[in-house]
Amino acid sequence: SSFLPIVVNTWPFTSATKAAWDALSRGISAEESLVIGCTTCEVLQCDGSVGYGSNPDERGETTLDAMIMDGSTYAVGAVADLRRVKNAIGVAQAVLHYTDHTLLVGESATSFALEMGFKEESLATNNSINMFKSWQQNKCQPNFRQNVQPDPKSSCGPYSPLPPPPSKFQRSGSDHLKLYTRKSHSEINRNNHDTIGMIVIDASGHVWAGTSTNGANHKVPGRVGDSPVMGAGAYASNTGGGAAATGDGDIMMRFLPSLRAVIEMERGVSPDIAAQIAMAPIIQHYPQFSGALVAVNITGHQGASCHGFSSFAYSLASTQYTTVKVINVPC
Ligand code: SD4
Repeated sequence: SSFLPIVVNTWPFTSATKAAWDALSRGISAEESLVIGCTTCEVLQCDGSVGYGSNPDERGETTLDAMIMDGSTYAVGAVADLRRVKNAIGVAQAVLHYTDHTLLVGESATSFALEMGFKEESLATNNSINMFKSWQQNKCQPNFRQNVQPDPKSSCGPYSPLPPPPSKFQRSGSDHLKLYTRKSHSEINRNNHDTIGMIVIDASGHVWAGTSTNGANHKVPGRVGDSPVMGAGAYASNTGGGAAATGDGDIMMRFLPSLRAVIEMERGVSPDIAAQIAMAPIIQHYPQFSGALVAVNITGHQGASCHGFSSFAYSLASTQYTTVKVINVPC
C-alpha cells in the first residue's frame, strides 16, 4: 500500500506540517509546499531553534542554516551562516533555482539574498539579546520556550573572554593552538534542539527534503551545522525516499545519517530500520550525543530513530489521517 502524498517533519511543529499539507492539497508543488512549511517555522520561530531571534553566536548574532533538495535530480540549494535575512529556506531555494551552485555561505550568502530581493533586517530580538547577556554573565535563564527549565550545562556559560588571537600562524605552535581552542563556547543548547527537517512527497512520488535552523547556541562565529549539508541534515532520492536529522549537528554531520538512511531505503530496508542503521555508528562513536533522524520511503511509510533525548516526536500529514498527527518515539 502507498500513503502518498505525504508531509513529514521533525518535532511537533504541526503548524509547519499543516501549512505544507494545505499547500500540497491545493495543488501547489511539493517543492513549494516544503518551502511554505519551513517558512512557517521561520516566522513562528519554532521552539526558538528555527528562524530569527534566538541561539546567538558568541558575538551575540543569530545566523541561519537551511537547505532544500530535489530527489529527482539530486540538485540542492543551501545557505549556511546566513546573516540578517530571515527566510533562510527561501534563500536556499533561490540558490537552487538561480545559480549552478549548491551551497553559499556567510556575508556572501547575504549579498546573494539581497540581489534576489530578500529583505535585510536584524535577526536580534530581546530574547536573543537576553540569551547572550545571560551567557556572558554565566547566568542561566529560562529559554525561549518558557515552560522549559534551563539546562545548567548549556544555556549559561561557561563564558570566558576570548583569548588573544595568535600573532602569526605557527606550524609547531601546538601549545598556542590549544590555547586558541574555544571548545566551551560552542555548546548546543540541549533543551532547545529543534531544527525543522521536512520531507514532502507528492502523489507521483517526487521526493523533496529540506531543513531550516539557527544552529547551535553560543557557537563560534562561522560555525556551520549539519542542517545545510546534504546527506547530513537531509537527503532526498526518488528511488529511496527522504530523511532529515535534528540534534547535535557537529557530531551527526560526521556520519551523513540522512544519506545513510536513504541508501538503506533504496535497498528496500524499512524506514525505521534504515533510521536505526544510520544512527548506529554515531551512537557507537559518540554515546553522549543527542539527536534524531526521521525517514520516509517512496511509498510514504515512515520511521524514526533517536538518541540522548528522553523522546523524539515527528509530525505527519497524509490522506491516511484527517488532521496532522504527532508520532512519539522513545529514545
Ligand atoms: C545544528 N542540527 O545546527 C542543528 C541543531 C538543531 O535545533 O537541531 N538545533 O547542529
